[in-house]
Amino acid sequence: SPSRGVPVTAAEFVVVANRLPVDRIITPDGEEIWRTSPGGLVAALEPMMRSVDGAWVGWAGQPDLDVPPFEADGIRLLPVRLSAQEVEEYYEGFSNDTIWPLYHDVIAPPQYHREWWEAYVTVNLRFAEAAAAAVAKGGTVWVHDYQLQLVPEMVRNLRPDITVGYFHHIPFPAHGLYAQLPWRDQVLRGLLGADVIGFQRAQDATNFLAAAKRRLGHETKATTIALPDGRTPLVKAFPISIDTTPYRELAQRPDIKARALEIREGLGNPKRILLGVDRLDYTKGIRHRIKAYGELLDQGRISVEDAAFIQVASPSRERVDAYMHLRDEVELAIGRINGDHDTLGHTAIRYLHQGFPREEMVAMYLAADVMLVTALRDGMNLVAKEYIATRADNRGVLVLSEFTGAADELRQAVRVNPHDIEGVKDAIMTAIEMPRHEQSKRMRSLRKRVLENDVSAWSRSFLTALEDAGARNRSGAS
Ligand code: GDG
Repeated sequence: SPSRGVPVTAAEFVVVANRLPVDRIITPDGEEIWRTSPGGLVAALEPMMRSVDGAWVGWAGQPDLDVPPFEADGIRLLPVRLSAQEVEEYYEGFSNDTIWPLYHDVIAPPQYHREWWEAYVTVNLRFAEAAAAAVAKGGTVWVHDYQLQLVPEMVRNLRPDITVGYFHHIPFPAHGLYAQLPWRDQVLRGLLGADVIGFQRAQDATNFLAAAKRRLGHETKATTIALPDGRTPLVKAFPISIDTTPYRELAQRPDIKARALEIREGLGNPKRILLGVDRLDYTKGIRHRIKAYGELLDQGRISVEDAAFIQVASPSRERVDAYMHLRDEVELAIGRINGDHDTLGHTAIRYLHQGFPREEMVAMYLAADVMLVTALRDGMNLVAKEYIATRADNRGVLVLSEFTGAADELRQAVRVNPHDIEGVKDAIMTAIEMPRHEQSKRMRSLRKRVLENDVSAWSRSFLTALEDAGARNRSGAS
């Protein structure tokens, strides 16, 4: 359990992310405990944070809560306070209702509100100040994601002696869309405060370089930008991955293998189980997948006795309007399909609007003959990689949208354009009918890719590039 009141001394390496890597839990007897969240980012950075005296700046996840700095599992945590109004305007508003839809190709219409922008600036400055106060002389700050795009410039202004990295977990849109943002130039300048600006896909890096050139008139040269102050930030793709170890280990556990069989049994032993696992988000293409599946049932190309589709839709951003609408649409569509096709013994779509422990997720991955990832736009998509990591038997088929970052790497998946419903239907049938030797050939190559390029390889390659770029910019900057 965490020790409280740790004195704040300078850290060589500071991670800045919207959320701390812990969740606050109140036990039944009213005691406060912090549980490390099982995210890949923590796993990737944990060894680094321990070895070099690291700290993590982030929000504890609850509004109006003052938490003093503390230590959990050997990581020094520096909580940033957000008021309830800031959560509404900076987080739910500007981050999740302006930037998120704009950067995902305006699948939902972005909302532009000046008060949201002001809150975003205020909160970004608070994160930057916390990082600037924590980092040692000549140290490194690594900023994460779209909630904090102004932090690189802000922290550099406060601490010109340090190296600053930024990694963007979601797509960066084409200029024609990006140009909608009323604060487009401010956001570009914010990001350009970093020595390395990392993206998921090569296309994201290209889009950013084009925006910096067109909007701010900076010279770009292959993967670097020449700034008036003499710095030359590196702009490059560093495709993120997962910590494969826990997935491989859980997949070998006899109780979890048994649970996978029990899941199959519970669905009435269908010949094929299909699985979708997503946050309930409009970028994930859940509606498209359901529509395609419903038509296959209507046309009699599959039956509820032969196939069962499990859709896990974990609750997400439930106070944002677009997410409430999406939930209604998904639940209406599934209700209709099940009403038309269920029997007393079989269900067409088993819909679970719940979050599950990782053990149960792995049991579902093992039970699934076909994994459906049909995102309309997705930075990477880790679910696809998690599924692959669990399939030590080299069986199972991944159906993967072309519009995910993962599609750039996972070439042996069955690729789909989720907008093409006939194409999705054909891909589902191809996956359901794929012979074992073909499954195994593809899965072997997918596994090689994922196991070799895990999240620690990702963080190593980013941090190596950051070290080089930091040194170059310190010597070159005027
Ligand atoms: C963003 C980008 C990028 C989901 N439901 C449960 C659960 N999950 C876990 C999955 C996976 C993670 O959440 C979701 O990661 P994704 O990559 O699929 O998608 P986003 O949440 O949108 O993540 C994305 C990522 O950042 C990293 O850079 O890949 O493109 O959008 O790990 O397994 N985990 C558990 N129970 C659930 O119910 N335990």
